[in-house]
Amino acid sequence: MLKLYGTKRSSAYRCHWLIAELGLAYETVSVDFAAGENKSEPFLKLNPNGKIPVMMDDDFVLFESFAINAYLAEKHQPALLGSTLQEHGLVAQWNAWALANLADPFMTLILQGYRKTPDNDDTAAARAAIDRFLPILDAALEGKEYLVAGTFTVADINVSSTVAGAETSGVDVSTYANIVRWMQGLNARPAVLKLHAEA
Ligand SMILES: N[C@@H](CCC(=O)N[C@@H](CS)C(=O)NCC(=O)O)C(=O)O
Repeated sequence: MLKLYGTKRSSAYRCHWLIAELGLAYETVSVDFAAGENKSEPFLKLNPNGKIPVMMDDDFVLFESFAINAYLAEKHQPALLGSTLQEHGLVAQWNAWALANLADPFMTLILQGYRKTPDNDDTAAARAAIDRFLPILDAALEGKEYLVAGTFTVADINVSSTVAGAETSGVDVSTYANIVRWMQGLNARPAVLKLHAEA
């Protein structure tokens, strides 16, 4: 049985989304941070970093959401990773790009938002990184429905779910017309609508 630790209101969202696209049966295990469950001995055996998401496919354990999505796509629908060598390269490129350039800045802003006294330097650095890299994504999406090869891939899931951090971190993306159009299209996918309709 496939198990995913972490609810859809977390970094696990992109894995829930892919699983919904694939139509797989699975169990969600919520991890109570307030109770320290992510630092508990049994959880640290699954992910020594103490972070969600973690996936268990029978006995096989995997952490890091992008790796989980690569594994599940490879296992169930490899075309979601691209259909040619070049498309594989481009999917990997956009995945790495989002992780290297946007994931931390958005996470920084989200976490600073919870603090009584946000660190202004950290916030400014995160905003500067977002301002530097979102125009690159917007330009790459000019005239395109999807990031790679005119078709929906895991890169669309991984990159857009990273940019979705804007909603909870107070970043205004409305000036990026191509990003807005791309994300609206992705959010209208049946798998996403189904995911949002579920409790
Ligand atoms: N790069 C990781 C990031 C995971 C991550 O930051 N998860 C957060 C929740 S959204 C977490 O578990 N934080 C707990 C902690 O940092 O102690 C991934 O994509 O899986």
